[in-house]
Amino acid sequence: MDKVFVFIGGILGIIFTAWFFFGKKDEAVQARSESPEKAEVDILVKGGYQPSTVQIKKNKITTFNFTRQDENSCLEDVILSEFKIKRFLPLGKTVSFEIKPEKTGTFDFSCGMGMFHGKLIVKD
Ligand SMILES: [Cu+2]
Repeated sequence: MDKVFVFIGGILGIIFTAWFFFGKKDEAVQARSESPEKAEVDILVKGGYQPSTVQIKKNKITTFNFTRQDENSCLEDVILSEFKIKRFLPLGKTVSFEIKPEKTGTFDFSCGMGMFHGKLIVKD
């Protein structure tokens, strides 16, 4: 009987590990739609970007609100090279900017040194 529990526990452990490392990461968070033309998304900067994958719409003005709560100076700049955006993120303050993607695709955003990454998925 004990063996059965150990076995089930083992299986659950594997499932949890797989979910934690693979499932969670790929989940894109959709920007909140404020109106047909506008959307908004909040990103917490703490040990990386939360969420790290954001889905937005083409030709829709999307406001990004970045809030850095990580003292690591590595994260003090955020860069969206595709949109020619570089912003300094003061600790504990929310920095907002708008982008209007004109093409679909997957674009990267990262810290100033390119050590932490996030993804921006633009869909029709
Ligand atoms: Cu960095």
